[in-house]
Amino acid sequence: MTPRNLTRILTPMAAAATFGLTLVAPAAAHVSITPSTTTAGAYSVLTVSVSHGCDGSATTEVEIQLPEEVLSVTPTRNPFWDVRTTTVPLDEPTTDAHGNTVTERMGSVVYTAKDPLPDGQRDAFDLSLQLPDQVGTLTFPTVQTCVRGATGWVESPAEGQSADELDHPAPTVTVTEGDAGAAPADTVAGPASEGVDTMAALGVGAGVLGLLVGGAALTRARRRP
Ligand SMILES: [Cu+2]
Repeated sequence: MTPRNLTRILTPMAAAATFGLTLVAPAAAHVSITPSTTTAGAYSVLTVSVSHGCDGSATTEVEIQLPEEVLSVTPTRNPFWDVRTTTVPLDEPTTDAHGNTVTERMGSVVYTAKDPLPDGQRDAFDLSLQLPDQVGTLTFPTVQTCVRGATGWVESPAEGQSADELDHPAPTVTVTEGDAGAAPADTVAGPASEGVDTMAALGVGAGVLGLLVGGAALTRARRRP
């Protein structure tokens, strides 16, 4: 195979690979949340990921504020961080899943680094919770504190604006309609993975596209006398 033929094959593959990266990069660049499932009322694990520091400075603390619709979450331990939670009073007392009267809710989960997370390295924090029964968007404003400075991932899009237009969008989770045939939420044993599957399908789709484009180029190159 001549170098020219090789270039002909590799260029579309590289283009497809870039296309795949372009799909994934915007969400990965900020503080973002990937839910294991988004079904209303289901148990889910929210993975909050931090992929860079504050203007090059290492991250020392990540404070994830919970939306009003969520009474509490169970934070997963991370060996590089200490974790604590804060509580805030409820405007009106409510009843929890066990029938107890609740007068306060969890306000935030705070991860404090034992050793600052260097800029350019990623870490992730898993919060386990039962999603609200109502569909809609849950917003988790997150404050990233660094050795030098801080970044507030707290912006929400105005009406008609896209979150992509914001410099520091607050991470969100969209709660979706439950599957009518699915088991009731309280009998679901573990977190499903619809959200992850969607992301995986997107990635696999881009990968398959890359193979197809690359394969077509290969076929063309082979047919050439
Ligand atoms: Cu970013």
